[in-house]
Amino acid sequence: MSEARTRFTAIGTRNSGKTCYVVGMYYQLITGYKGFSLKSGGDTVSRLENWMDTMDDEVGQNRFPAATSLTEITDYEFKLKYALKDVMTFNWIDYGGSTLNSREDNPQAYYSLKDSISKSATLYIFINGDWLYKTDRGKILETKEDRIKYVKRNARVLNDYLMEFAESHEDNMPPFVFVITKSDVWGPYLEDDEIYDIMKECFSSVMVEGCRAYVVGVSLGKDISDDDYSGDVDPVDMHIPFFIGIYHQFLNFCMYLKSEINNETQRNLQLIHDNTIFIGDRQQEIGKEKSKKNSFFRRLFYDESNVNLCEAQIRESKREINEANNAINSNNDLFMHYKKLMQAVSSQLLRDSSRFCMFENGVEKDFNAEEMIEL
Ligand SMILES: Nc1nc2c(ncn2[C@@H]2O[C@H](COP(=O)(O)OP(=O)(O)OP(=O)(O)O)[C@@H](O)[C@H]2O)c(=O)[nH]1
Ligand SMILES: [Mg+2]
Repeated sequence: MSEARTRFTAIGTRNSGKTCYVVGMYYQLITGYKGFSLKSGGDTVSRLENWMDTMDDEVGQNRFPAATSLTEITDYEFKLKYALKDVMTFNWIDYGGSTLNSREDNPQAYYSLKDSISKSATLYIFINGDWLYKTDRGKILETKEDRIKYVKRNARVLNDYLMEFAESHEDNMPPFVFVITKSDVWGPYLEDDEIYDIMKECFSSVMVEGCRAYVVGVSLGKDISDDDYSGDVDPVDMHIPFFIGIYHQFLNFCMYLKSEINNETQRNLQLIHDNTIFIGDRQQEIGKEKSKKNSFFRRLFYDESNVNLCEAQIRESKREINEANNAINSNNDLFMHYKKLMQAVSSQLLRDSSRFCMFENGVEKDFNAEEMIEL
């Protein structure tokens, strides 16, 4: 039983904050968060480290990564650790927002994005936080209706991709995670929980029976935009979208392990049962063979090699029983290991549950990790 590599894809229009999110999440998790930490692998480490330094040291717009070009598809490999031990390797794929409309200009990038979506365990949909309070021309969106209209208009291009994800995962629909960036700037304009109403209205196609969607607001820092973007980097809630993805991944893996383990345990129990009966049979045979020695006439027919054969068969059966018991125990240990990790992630999400919203079958709820009861 081996764990498949996990892939998360981030989609969003240009300037929505996808690349800053990867940097901010890494910034928040590299030094460890509630026992979890992230480590990047491959040649993306130095890129992330440079961006973190630039965000800390520079001011103004130059402190942020440049826009991601159409051909620049970055596959960030991260190792997730818990209590300093490797837990899981996953890939986070970051596309430039222009890829969403590139079917004609750059079919290669476009189809690579589509392929990545179909292979993703979770789809992250980035919503540019600016859309929640002002237009591209800087006009302030005064009412909730204005904001809904503006988000709907700008997010139209994303709907195709949501449908694509839903179609490619029809049998077992993973969650959609809506990440609303730049909460430092839109937060003051919105009523409490208004963001959830807006998202429900704008993405009604996935707020339906059979779908799970999450909505999380994130920011690089509550003061980041102060004095022409010279505020400190201090990521807000950037771990939440990522923890949601890994919670679902662990959950899937535990469900899979549970059904595999049940099947394997059934096979092993049958094997133990058959071998136990066989051992009983062989012991009887030995008894029968040895009883010949007590009879004057049958003594001549006593066959030592038959006793030796039965004893060898008993040893072999006992070895098989041992092996089957070990397999049952080690599968249970593996399951408990992942269940413990999932509990650590879900406990953190439960603690943070007032900071994000979950829509299950279109109904808004607090995250409750209810599905873990099945395990
Ligand atoms: N106030 C504020 N601005 C942010 C935050 N995150 C990103 N930004 C701004 O948003 C801009 C775009 O962020 P990117 O991460 O480059 O956006 P992207 O989605 O990767 O854009 P493309 O690569 O063009 O698709 C940054 O240059 C910042 O100006 C945030 O948390 N708060
Ligand atoms: Mg980018």
